[in-house]
Amino acid sequence: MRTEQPKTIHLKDYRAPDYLIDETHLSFELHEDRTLVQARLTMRRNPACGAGLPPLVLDGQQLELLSVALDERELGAHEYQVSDSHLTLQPACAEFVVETRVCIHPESNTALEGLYKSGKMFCTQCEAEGFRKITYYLDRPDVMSTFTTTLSADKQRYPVLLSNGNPVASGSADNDRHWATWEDPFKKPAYLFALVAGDLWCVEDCFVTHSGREVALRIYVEPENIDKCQHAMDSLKRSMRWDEEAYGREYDLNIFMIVAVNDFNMGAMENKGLNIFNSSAVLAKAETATDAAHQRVEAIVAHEYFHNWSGNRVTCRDWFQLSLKEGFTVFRDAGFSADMNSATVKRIEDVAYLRTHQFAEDAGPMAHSVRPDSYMEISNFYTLTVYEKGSEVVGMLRTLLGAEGFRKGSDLYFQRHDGQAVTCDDFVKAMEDANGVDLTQFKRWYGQAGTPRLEVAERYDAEAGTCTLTFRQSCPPSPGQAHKEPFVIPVELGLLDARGLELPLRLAGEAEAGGTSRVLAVSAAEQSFTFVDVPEQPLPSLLRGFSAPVKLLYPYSRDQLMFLMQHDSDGFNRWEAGQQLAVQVLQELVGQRQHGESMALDRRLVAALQSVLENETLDPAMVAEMLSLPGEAYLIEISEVADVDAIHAAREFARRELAEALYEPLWQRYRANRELSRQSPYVASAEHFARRALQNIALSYLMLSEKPEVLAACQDQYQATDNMTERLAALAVLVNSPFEQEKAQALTLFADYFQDDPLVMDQWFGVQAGCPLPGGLERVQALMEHPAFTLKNPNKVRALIGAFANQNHVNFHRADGLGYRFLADQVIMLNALNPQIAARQLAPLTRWRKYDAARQALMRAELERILASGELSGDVYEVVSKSLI
Ligand code: 0A1
Ligand code: ZN
Repeated sequence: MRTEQPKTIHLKDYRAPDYLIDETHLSFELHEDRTLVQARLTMRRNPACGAGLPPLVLDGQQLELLSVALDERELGAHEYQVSDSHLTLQPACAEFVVETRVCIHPESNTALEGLYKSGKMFCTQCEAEGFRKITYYLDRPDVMSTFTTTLSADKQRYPVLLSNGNPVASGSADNDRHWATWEDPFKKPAYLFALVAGDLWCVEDCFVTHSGREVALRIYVEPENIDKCQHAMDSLKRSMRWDEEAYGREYDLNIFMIVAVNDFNMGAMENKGLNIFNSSAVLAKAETATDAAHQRVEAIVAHEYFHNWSGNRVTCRDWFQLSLKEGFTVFRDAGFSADMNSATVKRIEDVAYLRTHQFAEDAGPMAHSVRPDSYMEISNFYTLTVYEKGSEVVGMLRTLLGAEGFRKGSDLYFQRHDGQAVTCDDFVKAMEDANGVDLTQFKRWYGQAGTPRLEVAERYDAEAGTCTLTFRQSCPPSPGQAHKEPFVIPVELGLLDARGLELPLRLAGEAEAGGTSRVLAVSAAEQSFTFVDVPEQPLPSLLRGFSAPVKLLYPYSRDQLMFLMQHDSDGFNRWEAGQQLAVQVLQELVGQRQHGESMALDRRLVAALQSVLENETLDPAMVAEMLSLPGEAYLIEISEVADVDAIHAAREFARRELAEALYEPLWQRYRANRELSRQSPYVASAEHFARRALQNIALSYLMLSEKPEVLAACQDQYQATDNMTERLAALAVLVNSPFEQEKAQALTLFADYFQDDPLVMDQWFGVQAGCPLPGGLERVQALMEHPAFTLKNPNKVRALIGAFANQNHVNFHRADGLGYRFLADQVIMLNALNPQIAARQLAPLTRWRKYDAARQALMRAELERILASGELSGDVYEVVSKSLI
């Protein structure tokens, strides 16, 4: 907490560390009311930094210093200085050993950063700057050291004692205590340190690496969760194999451990050899976790595992380079998920997410580039821009270099920088050197914020048989960046003839045609490409696979979009054409509603979705995706001024019209897939995910009819199922329906049955928080009093407060501003408990520019109230103050 303004840190001020740490020896005495930490650091002057011995400034926060020694001699109080963020002392020679002893209080750490207690267990979260809350250290990622860690604790309460690396010794001690020592031979920055102590059970398995080494795999959980680990274990083994095959990366220690904890700020953390996971990102079994949760577990297990190379073996020089590890690792996990499931569906989900949420971030007050120039609180920069857009940037490199060239670049990157802390420039340099190309202009993607707009115009010259595509790019200003230089934008495209067949592509000047889909690198503000030998007026299919994170503007007519939906050879673009058609139709309805006209749905949307629904050869997951209308959040994002009520009304109107017109084919596909669900036990496979997705979206449409036969089917699905995917979907449609009695009954039954499973209760909170029916705020306020709810658990905050503010647009944006006031009240309370979570929950209020003048004023007033509410954490201060500029 602070009253003075936090400092801004700039990338341009980066300096190499004055001192290095070669060896770190830690010893923890864990107790219920305090923990003692002893650190012995073998240090030396950084040879890269020239002569002289500047003072040694160690980071440390919220530490009670008990003693400090230099080269085995305890220092007197006059020989060092302690402030609330540093310990400073003067080394006498270039190589020395510093030893400190501190006392800390994990038992009262509600920020969940550093060493803390989650339930009965001790655990850590050190990224980005949590290690300084454990001991005095050079807490920066370019200081890499080996670690030897000894932990001691009560034997009964904490039978399991874990840290990074390999276990090397253990034993009993006095007073019913015991200890264990772990050694991590790989040099690492402090943010990758971890320890865990608790009464945990584990599931064990084994993996034999490419070169024949055996690795022990263990997933540790609290005893009641031991039956929910198999899916994560299977995902881990698949990830290990995939990384060997796709990237040539082999695991390097003899043991790999995952620990599930209930209280965790993010999804999971890649600590070397000892990943710590939010329990929601590791536990999954059919009865309690949905298909989406199973897929999330698979993706996050892979993501953290992949960090062993992209993040741990090669780490970041400083936190401005965060996307070096995060963008690359998201790209890697997306490739894995695409290979394990349907690649097109995975791409659709990722693009829909990026366009809805990252584009909004890019247009908001916290907009920053993939490699930010400055920050106040680094925790605020674990963003969609750094992660998801960062992954898109890596994906564009792959598109430009080709799969082989990209692999050569990544091989060179890992080989060249193994054991180092490097920059995004180093990553791009490896790609350049491996391929003999110049990516200077491409690097603007790392430094310029904002979402580029790409306007495309097409001109066909029948006489010459040429088709010219003219691209015009621009990028709106973002905080601190008024003017943008042109990006290199890879545009993958094809040209369709009147029958929907793809034309061979030959650019003017080329000797012969090459393929029917190709990548153009658009690099100027305005640039034209002319295709020759084009026998008829073609229809372009642009930005296939969403080959660049831009807003594409091309004046497609609705008929052309319907044509692309049917004929485009690119699955992603078939879906995209359907989305753009739906956007046009929905925007028309919004306009009618705003002008007080009665709404009338363009029947072409009905026809388009009918043919999708009746197409039995399409992957059911694709059918489900194509039936999903663009979400309200996306419609808000693409509005100039978002009229939340009109958007909701228009979308609901369209859904009802579609449900009515397509009732029969929806029933037919619902029944067929429900029957399949009944016949076989739950399987977490792409094929089964696909048919349950179709089954559930069909049910959600059908329920809009409010017919008794659908209600009966819904209740049957709710009761007679072996899995949470069917049960929760049925509960959600009931909750959103007018069947008050049935809804209340189902909600009560559900809570009674699952009350002891916190992850299931999160889902129960979530479906209610997202319900757009009137009275949403009051329902959420009542749920805050539920015994299963607590502000201290981030998953609960996200499930109730987060779902309400981010998904329940009509209720959150109610005209009297009480939704905003509610969120501000929660942020003020969270600020004192958990600043990272408080700052994240603020995001919806920061988007005030999107709404009408009255709402803008109400939202700003709440931001002002937060700012004036007392001692703000740096996290909340940064977001609020930047939002009010
Ligand atoms: N590196 C982790 C995410 C992570 C980041 C910060 C945390 O605490 C502030 C926790 C986890 C990942 O990308 O998975
Ligand atoms: Zn990550």
